[in-house]
Amino acid sequence: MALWGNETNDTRLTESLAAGRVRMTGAQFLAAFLAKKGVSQIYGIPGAAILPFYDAVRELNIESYNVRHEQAAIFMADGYSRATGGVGVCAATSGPGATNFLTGLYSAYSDSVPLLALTGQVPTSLIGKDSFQEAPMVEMARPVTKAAYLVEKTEDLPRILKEGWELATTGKKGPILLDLPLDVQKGLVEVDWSEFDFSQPQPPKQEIAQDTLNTILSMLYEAKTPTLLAGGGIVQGNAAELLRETAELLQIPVVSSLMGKDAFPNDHPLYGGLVGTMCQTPLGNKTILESDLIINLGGRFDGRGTGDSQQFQSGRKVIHVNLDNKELSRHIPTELNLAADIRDFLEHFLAFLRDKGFTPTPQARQRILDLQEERIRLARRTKFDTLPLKPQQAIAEVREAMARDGILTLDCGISQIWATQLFEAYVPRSFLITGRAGTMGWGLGAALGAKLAYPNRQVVNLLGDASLGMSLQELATAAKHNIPVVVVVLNNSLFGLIRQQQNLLFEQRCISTDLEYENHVQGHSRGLDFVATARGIGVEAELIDGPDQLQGALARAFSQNRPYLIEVLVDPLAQCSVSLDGTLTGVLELE
Ligand SMILES: Cc1ncc(C[n+]2csc(CCOP(=O)(O)OP(=O)(O)O)c2C)c(N)n1
Ligand SMILES: [Mg+2]
Repeated sequence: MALWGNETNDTRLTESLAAGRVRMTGAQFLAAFLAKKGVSQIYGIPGAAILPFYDAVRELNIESYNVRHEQAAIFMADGYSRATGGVGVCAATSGPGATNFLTGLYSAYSDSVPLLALTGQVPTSLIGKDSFQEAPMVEMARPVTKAAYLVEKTEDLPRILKEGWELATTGKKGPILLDLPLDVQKGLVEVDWSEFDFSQPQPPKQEIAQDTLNTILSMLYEAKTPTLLAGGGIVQGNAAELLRETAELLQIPVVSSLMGKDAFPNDHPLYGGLVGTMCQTPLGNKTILESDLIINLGGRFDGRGTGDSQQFQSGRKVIHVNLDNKELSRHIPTELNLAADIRDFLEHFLAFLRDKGFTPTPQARQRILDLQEERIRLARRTKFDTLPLKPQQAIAEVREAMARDGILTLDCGISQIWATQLFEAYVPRSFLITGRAGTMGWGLGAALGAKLAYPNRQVVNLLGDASLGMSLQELATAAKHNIPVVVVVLNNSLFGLIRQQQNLLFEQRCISTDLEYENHVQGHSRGLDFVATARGIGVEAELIDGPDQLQGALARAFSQNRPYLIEVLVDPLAQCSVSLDGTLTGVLELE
């Protein structure tokens, strides 16, 4: 078999999908496996070392979306997975194509997002010989994947794919990498489809001990101000509805961590806000600090969420439910730990409460009434009559223009921090953000993946100018494949969040955080002209530089069946509210 030579193909793949025992190439098996798993689209850039796989994809009913940088392909897979709960699939060639996946793997791994990354590799006979476009992908990817496999023989593919898919999608989820040497893709394998079960593996339901439920209930009875803290596990575990039922029965406020923001409708009377040092609301921090019992459901007690751990712990008891045993008592000491699937736990807990005829006390009901007043009193300002627009105002207007089930994707920066604080999420999987990684350049790819998953829902990537600078070329992906996402770029011509830190923490000693320059061609000093660039790419675009323009632009954007970019000039002096001393009480209110 030629290593890099002409390819012949004598197997009709579509026919062999239905057959029982068939011989096919590794690449054909891989494509067929994905099709049988219901994968209908892949994102990537072909290159010599992954061409057999692409050739097999061509034969099947799998849509292939090419991008302009591999990083966007893995961000698309990530966005698809986060929006649907399914598995996004992306492909790249060996060497630099494959290494361009690393930030994407890290971003997905950090938030336990399942996806499948396929990378070509040089033929097995050339591995370890410093060959052209050979990179030790598995070694590089291992710390940022749930599992990374170098497939050394074609006959290993069925076992590895089955195992990898199961690992990605069960327990604490995560990205999987398959590194596929060229000869392994081209080699033959005999498969008996009747031996495969393509249904999604369902782990056995977990029983929750009555003793544990009794202990939780008595702690709830003892507490005066108990609070539920919703973590990302609620969203990942598809348990948002159960959380709502539980909270409504208990009449207990629900606050959320960043990753749990869309676990509970942010306008629900029981919603107590977002807790944290950066991504937070005054109501969220107040609610948690006033509580004497915290029940963390599917969260990690991440340090950016809890702030100073002494302050967070003092005077309150903690119950922690998390699928991952390792997270329990890791950051915050607890009274009760429970390693459990969050759905299983809430199903048992709810049935238990109903069985006991639980009714909330009048004091509990009064606390919820007080919460409504506090929500209004502590709401941050979003209306200003100054120009350039404040990011807060632009974000509020974007929310107003979007449907309840619209999907927002974010990058990193002042605009992202404000969005976590101000943009209300109502539906699980509608507020997409790289919580732990904070990846600039992520949101446009993620939006493209989410839009491909839900063509009938509005999908907006809201981001800063520097973040768009890291993904700008993917407007061409949106245009080429006509994926009608709306990009709202809040342009302050700054690495704004970093500039804010230089101002506040380095006594205004600023270096390397400004992005403006004299744009001699466009005739302004903002530097990069996003509107002109988008139009050059073939994406309709508008500039917002005055009052009362944004609503109209958003309406136009949503009424098109094409991608659309709105560049909003925002106040470069605007800052976002953050805690500088690392405590929940130390949040500086800034505008
Ligand atoms: C890939 C990556 N590089 C660097 C950073 C560090 N960083 C965080 S925010 C930020 C500035 C973001 O600027 P912009 O997107 O314009 O948003 P703004 O803060 O101005 O609203 C930088 C450089 C990061 N989060 N991700
Ligand atoms: Mg900026």
